[in-house]
Amino acid sequence: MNKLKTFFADCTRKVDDKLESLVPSAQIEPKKLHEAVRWSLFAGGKRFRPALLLAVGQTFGVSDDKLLQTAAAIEMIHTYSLVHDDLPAMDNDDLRRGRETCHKKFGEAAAILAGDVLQTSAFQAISENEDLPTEIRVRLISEIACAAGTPSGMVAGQQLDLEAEGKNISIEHLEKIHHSKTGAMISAAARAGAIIAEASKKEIEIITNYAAKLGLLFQITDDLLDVTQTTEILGKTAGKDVSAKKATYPALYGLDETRKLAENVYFGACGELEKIDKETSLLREIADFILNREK
Ligand code: GRG
Repeated sequence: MNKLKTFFADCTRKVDDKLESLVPSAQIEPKKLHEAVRWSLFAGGKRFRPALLLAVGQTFGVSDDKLLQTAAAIEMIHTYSLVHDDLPAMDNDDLRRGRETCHKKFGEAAAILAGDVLQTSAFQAISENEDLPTEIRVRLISEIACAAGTPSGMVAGQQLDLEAEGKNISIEHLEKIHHSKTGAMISAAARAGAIIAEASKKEIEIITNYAAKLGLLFQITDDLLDVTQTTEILGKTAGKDVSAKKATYPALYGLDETRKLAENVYFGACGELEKIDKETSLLREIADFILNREK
């Protein structure tokens, strides 16, 4: 296994153990609700956002014990967003993380409530994290709530995305949607690692710029994979953007130009890392992983 694969496998194991300690067992009432939460949470996601948080924290010399509860909380918010995104009123999908979507398996009401549980439990986990000083916990709650909410976070981005379906939108508008829908939570994960490390204002600014480029790269490769990869490998329905008439990078620029754009954004992200006086090879490899990911 190469170094990055080992890093991701290690993160997944540690984050899953932490998640296991934070969500109720399926034997606890209301059992259906807890089963639904677990169905989506332990379905084998990439755990990219928690891995990014751990990588930034490690870069600034913080031990994983201090990082894991926040990393798990961010994964809970991400999973809630996927559960709600799959609902009939939104993207209406049957397949996620290689298995039936939460509402297909447990019904719409349970899926809505499972998303609610994941979101509220995430903030509970951050506020009750005794490994961090209270001040840092409050800062993290604010940071992550802004990234998950509105006016420039994930929920706002989702609304803008729904409104843009079937319309011809400008590249600037497309970027605004991605910046809030996908980029804000990716940035929050990276920034959270730096905040826990008590990095300087300047260092946090550089990490923010790196993460913004990484978030854009993640979205560009997501658009590419939607048209180039199979449903089986993605674990979610491929070709969805085209059938939903979504504005995407391949739709606007074509495949070749989109690949070139992805490379440019990747080099931009790596360029940011050169401004930090730390050993940043792990963060560079993460950008590399996003550029070349297959799912
Ligand atoms: C419903 C409030 C609300 C928000 C939904 C995340 C999201 C916002 C929608 C998902 C739709 C989508 C395809 C977004 C683009 C990129 C993205 C977030 C992909 C899914 O994340 P991955 O690839 O998934 O990290 P895994 O399953 O590996 O965690």
